[in-house]
Amino acid sequence: MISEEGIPVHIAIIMDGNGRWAKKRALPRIAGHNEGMKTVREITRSASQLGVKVLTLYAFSTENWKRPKLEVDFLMKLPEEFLSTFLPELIEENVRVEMIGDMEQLPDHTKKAVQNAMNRTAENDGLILNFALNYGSRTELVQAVKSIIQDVKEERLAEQDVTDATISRYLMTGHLPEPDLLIRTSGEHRLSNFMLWQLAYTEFFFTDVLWPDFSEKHLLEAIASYQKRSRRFGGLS
Ligand code: V07
Repeated sequence: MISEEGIPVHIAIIMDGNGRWAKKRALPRIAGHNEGMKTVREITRSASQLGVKVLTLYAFSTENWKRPKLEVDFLMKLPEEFLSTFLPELIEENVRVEMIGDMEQLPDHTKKAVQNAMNRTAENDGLILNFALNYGSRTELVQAVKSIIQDVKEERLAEQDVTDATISRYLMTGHLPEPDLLIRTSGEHRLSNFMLWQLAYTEFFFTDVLWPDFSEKHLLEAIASYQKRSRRFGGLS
């Protein structure tokens, strides 16, 4: 059972196991990605209903470009595919679509679809559905450091005012609270260059469930586990 009080404000998810899901069924990897997209819809709806404020989903990492070209091409069509089906529903549910990652390197058709979704949901004030797309945490940190140096050089920022809060602000998540709960599916226990700075105090929940099989039931399990732990932490402070 979960309590309505301690709902994590920001949940981040590494959606792993789509390829494995397909392999188990002797299907091509892309079938797993397709199925994983349906899970994105279900989990977004659940998170929104639970009153989660931010849901960050790791959809494509900077390392994923190394995959076979056909798979990359397919993945780059998923944002359009997802939005052509679900954008009306997201608008209806007052969800705001955002993204972190380098948008510049995305194919034009992908960029257009994501930009259109962000524009059309910019005024929504419900759940922020934040896609990490062509995202890598170390690159994000390098960009932040460069921007800080530039702002110090050009005297918009004083060197003595550079604190850990400054670094947080210069990241792509600068306007968002840090994740309270990180979920990684499919039995892997690594961060894989995902939100390294932002996860410093985050509770981690690992499950062997493959992303296409992940359902609201599993989300509630993760939140219940988080609530148990954050209550204990609360009792000590
Ligand atoms: C992708 C489905 C989920 C499992 C993980 C890999 C495959 C939704 C999106 C998406 C991205 C941006 C956006 C709207 C939807 C997506 C990629 C892969 C690259 F604005 N699912 N999904 N993008 N997968």
